[in-house]
Amino acid sequence: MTRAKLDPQGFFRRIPLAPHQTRDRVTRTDDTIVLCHLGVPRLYRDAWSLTVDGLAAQPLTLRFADLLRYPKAELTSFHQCAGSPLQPFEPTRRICNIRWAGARLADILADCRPNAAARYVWSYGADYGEFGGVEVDTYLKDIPIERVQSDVLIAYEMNGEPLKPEHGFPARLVVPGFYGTNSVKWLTRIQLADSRAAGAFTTRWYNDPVLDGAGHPTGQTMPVWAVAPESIIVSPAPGETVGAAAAREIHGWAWADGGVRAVDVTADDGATWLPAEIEPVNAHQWQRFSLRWKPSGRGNVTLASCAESNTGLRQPASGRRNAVHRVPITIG
Ligand SMILES: Nc1nc2c(c(=O)[nH]1)N[C@H]1C(S)=C(S)[C@@H](COP(=O)(O)O)O[C@H]1N2
Ligand SMILES: [Mo]
Repeated sequence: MTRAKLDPQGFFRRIPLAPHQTRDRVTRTDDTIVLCHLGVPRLYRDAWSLTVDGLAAQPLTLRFADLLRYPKAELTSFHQCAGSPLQPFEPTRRICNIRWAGARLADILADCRPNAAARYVWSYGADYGEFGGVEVDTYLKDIPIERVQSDVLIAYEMNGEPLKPEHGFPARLVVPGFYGTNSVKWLTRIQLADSRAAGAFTTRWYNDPVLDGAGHPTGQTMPVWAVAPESIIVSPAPGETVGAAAAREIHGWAWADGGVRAVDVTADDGATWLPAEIEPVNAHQWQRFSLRWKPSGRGNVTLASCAESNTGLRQPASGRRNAVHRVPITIG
């Protein structure tokens, strides 16, 4: 297969918004994160095709027009970059909330008649090149096949418009609830397999070391799939001075694979945690939390928020990508 032209070539990213700037419920396309490990392949919609093969009785090749024949599914989901795979424990809070539309992967797989031995869905991107000193001929990721039923899309629209080149034009995977790294852009091939994919992006990177209670590596690793509970404070903004006299609102966003059931906020380094109100879970979207807070005293204070997922996981204080968000402010 001839390789697509990459423009730009090599690692490329955009992180337009800091947490306190994520004011819109649905992030405008220009404000969304962009993360490309190898560059941006320039693909032509009418020359594009997607092969679906591997452990399936009926392998398929779909042109873009064939993709449009599947029922169009729409959903809104948070979209989070896990951060650099070279620094897996570093919090980066690269998060947005996006409206997607496309074909359901479940509908396409049904037409391929997967073999019972298929356990993973591998996805290949049209990008290639060097990342972290390793040369790859495709961006290859995998997800467990059970996940496909839960709204995984082959998306061709983002926020009501065709995908922009840097977001995967003409079609990409979207795995709501999983870290962005799994949502393969410039999708060219889907392969059903009985094992995890063997490429650098599923073996060398995006496998977190599992630590024991004392924080020491156990030697085991865990794929960077489901998004761990996380929250960001949007307001007040870092460095803001808030009036000492009046109560004010603290608000932000919280999210996790499967949703968040509680958010607590502290203004005294965790000595007391105040429960916030939180919107009910709405599929895979981020949830707004808020609380009325009456500052006490004057001077510098650090606000921090901690989310708890529906499965009972809580954000750690530090040392993980989903560590609590801290916002220094002044009460004046
Ligand atoms: N083919 C391909 N898909 C990819 C990537 C990539 O480098 N190549 N980057 C992944 C990562 S790490 C993230 S966070 C998301 C970012 O998607 P976006 O740029 O559309 O926001 O795409 C994922 N899909
Ligand atoms: Mo990412």
